[in-house]
Parts: sequence; structure tokens; C-alpha cells
Amino acid sequence: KTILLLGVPMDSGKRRAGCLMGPDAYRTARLPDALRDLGHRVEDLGNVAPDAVDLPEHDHLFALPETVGWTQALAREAEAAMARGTPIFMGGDHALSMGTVTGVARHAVEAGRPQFVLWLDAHTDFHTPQTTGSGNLHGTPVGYATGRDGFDAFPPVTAPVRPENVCMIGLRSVDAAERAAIEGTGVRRYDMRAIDEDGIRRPLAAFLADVAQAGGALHVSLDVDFLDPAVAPAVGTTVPGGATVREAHLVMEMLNDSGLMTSLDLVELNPMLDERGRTAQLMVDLAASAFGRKVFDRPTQRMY
Ligand code: DIR
Ligand code: MN
Ligand code: MN
Ligand code: MN
Repeated sequence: KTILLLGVPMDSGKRRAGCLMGPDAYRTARLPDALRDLGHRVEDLGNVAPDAVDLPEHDHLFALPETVGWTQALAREAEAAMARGTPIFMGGDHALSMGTVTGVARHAVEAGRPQFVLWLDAHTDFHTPQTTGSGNLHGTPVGYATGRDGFDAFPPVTAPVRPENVCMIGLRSVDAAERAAIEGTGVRRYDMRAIDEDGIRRPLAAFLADVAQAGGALHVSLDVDFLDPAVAPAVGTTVPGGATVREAHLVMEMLNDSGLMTSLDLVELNPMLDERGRTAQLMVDLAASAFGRKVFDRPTQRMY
């Protein structure tokens, strides 16, 4: 595979700073080498920068103009990258997915393929600028990409993702307004109780079968807080009771086996909150599993 690494040093989706260091943490934890060792061609395209937009700050929404500028730039870069390979967007906070998902979906529509999205997160991120209580736009990317109303300040979504084509796994912190809005939609959602009871393999296998059947493109968005904070502490919005290391690896290994994943976000890593880089390292290992690393031949030594 040709893998394109795009750094997204974006921090505007929420108030706590630090995610802008994510791209350098992934590079320091040797994501490019881990992927090359698996036999892929890897190009690090460097970091994306936000477009300059002429918008006033908003009373309730944190850093609205900057987030609009990122969305516009990332949608363009994501669409262009899809023509050349499999992009990995190294975040940056989850507001970056407003740009990446809408950009890859534009490419899919032009190619005549339906876009699917696998959302691995403690949160649904289904708010709109009207419903968000926190004013943090990292809580809105699924609302935006599925074409919900209320994003007037943002670029129009020309290729909305069908809610039925979105699958969320790992949920355990959903705001009341999100719950109400998502209920009538066809978004597939598996909260942690569902995973506890039946395992993570079955719902994912069913979703992947549908993607394959439809000949779809598959974007995967991995929020660090999908993982349990005991194993992935470096995220601003930890929620206890998350996925285990093995559950997360199994998801990535199944994605690799399926051959369906066409783009990937790694989001919400805040290196300021990390313990000796362990969260960055786990995210790199998960990405390696998604691109072909097997349990049996994992490297046993850290390279740094
Ligand atoms: C929360 C947090 N639902 C909000 N969202 C997060 O601010 O709207 N998403 N952390 O990953
Ligand atoms: Mn998120
Ligand atoms: Mn195009
Ligand atoms: Mn989250």
C-alpha cells in the first residue's frame, strides 16, 4: 500500500491545549518506520495548515473561525490524498474529522462509491453548533459529516455520509441532546455494555460485511478515549470503562483482514498528559495492526 501521513496540529476543537503536539508524538514514536517495516510505501507529507477565514469569534463556540479554516483546508487535502493512496491523519483533536470525513466522502461520491465511517470513541460527537453545551466543536464532526442542519458557518457538505453508513463502537458518554438527535437516525451504535455482553467482533464483522457488499469506501476515526484511560491516559476527556488493548487491536486486525479501510484518523492524543509516551506508542501499535502487523510477529523491543 501507499500510505500518506498528514500531520494535523489542530487544537481549536476544545479548550484544553496539547493535541497540536500529536503529529510530532506519532513521528517520535516511529509511526512511519512501523508502517515501512510492514512493507508499505510511506510518504510523510508534513503538517497541514488551516486556511485563513474572515469570520468573527463566536460567543458560545470556542475558536469557530480557526475550526472553519481547518475544516476547509482538511477537506481539500483529504480529497486530494484519496487519489494517491491511503491517508492517515495524525491529529490533532477530533474536530479535524469535520474536514477529513467530508473530504474523503467527496472523493468517494466522485468515484461512485458510498462512504462508510467507523467511529471508535467514548462519545458520539453528534452535536450541532446549536446543541453543544460545551461549545467545543470536537463534539460535532459526525453531526456535520452526516449533513445535520445548523453548520451555516462551515463549508456546505456536498457529500453527506448516510447515517445508516456510520457505525459507532465504544460509547459510554453521550449528552442528552445527542441521544435525542441520534435516536431517530440509522446510525449503528454499540455502547460498552453491548461490547461487554457480546464482544466486539460480531458487530464489527456485520458492519464490514455491509461495507464490502456495498463496495464502499471506509473511513476509520480512532479517538484515544475509545480506549480505557488505564491504558491510554493521554486524552483530555477520559471516561472510565473503555476498550481494552486487545479489543482495540482486534478491531484493527479485522480491519486489515477486510482490506476495506481507505482512510484513518488518529485523534485526541494530548502528549502533555502522557506517561512516558505510552499512549502515543499504543496508538502507533494499533495503526500497525490496521496495516498488517500480526500478534505473533510483533516486535518485542522498543526502538527508542
Ligand atoms: C462532549 C465531549 N460530548 C462535548 N466530546 C468528546 O463537549 O460535546 N468527544 N470529547 O470525543
Ligand atoms: Mn471524539
Ligand atoms: Mn476529487
Ligand atoms: Mn471522545
